[in-house]
Amino acid sequence: MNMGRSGEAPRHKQSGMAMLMALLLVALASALATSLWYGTSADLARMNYIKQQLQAKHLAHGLMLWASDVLRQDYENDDTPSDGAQDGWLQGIQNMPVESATVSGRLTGMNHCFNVNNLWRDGQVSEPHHDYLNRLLSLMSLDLAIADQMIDWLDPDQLPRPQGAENSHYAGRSPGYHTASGPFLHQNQLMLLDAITPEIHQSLQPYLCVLPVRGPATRMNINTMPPLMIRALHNSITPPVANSIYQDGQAHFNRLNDFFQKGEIQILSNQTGFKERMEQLISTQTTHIEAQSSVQMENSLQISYALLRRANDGSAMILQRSQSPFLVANQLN
Ligand SMILES: [Ca+2]
Ligand SMILES: [Ca+2]
Repeated sequence: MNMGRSGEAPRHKQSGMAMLMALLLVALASALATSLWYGTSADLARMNYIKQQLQAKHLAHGLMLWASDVLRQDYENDDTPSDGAQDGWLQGIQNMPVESATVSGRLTGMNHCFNVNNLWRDGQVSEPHHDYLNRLLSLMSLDLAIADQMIDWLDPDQLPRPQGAENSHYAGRSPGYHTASGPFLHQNQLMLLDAITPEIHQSLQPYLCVLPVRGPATRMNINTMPPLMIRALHNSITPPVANSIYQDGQAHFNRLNDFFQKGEIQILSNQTGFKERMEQLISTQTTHIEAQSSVQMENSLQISYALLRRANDGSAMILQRSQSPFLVANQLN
């Protein structure tokens, strides 16, 4: 949702808040029932702990439903469903007091980064994604072996690529381990690759992410990509051009065609195959989102995370839950 459409964000928030409050009432009713059930137990401390756990779980569930509602309305109220780094839904809920807890919810878009699982598509290397990653690594003066080793991790064979590494290589480690012959499941798994030292992993963290791919490849959102990643789209995109697209984090192309028509990009757009290749890599939407819910209670702070995917109508479904973040958030924005 474009924040330039003033007046819409409060309406979203009000509706989301109404739903959240309704859910909180359910949570409190449930906690009351829990109290009655455990009222006969002698172990009051244990009873209290379990009650808090249940309450926190219900509150976290309520925050996820709130997130889903806010995201759906964002699309419903937009003529052209596109997302930027200034969208209202990124504001979240901060420290909202409820009966016996304080709850916070935060949503973080995950389409500013390159999804390494896109490197292997439909039983073969995806050349547009491989080329993109090689350009990004070159811009960062990093070894292109990183891309080969990622592909070997993903591909089902045991034939190492020119600078790659398969099971036989990692078997020599102590302790030894195997490649996945399938998608990466978490960003930290990248550190298992021979070419990725802790220092390199840290430098890559803002630019790479691990998202599940079912169906078409995930696409990066041109509105939220940092300048270095915009440069990696094509060798002809210079730092000034990348900065003019980035617009200090204020970019908001409604459609990819608006991007193709932007001054410096227009010349490239006339080249054969440029638009088709870009359409495989980028879009103007944020489809994957990390939701963080924090529930502060008397004696405990419970933080949980969910990875959400938005459908074409803006509604969100939970792909994964975790007690640790999916993304090292807010390094760039
Ligand atoms: Ca392999
Ligand atoms: Ca291989």
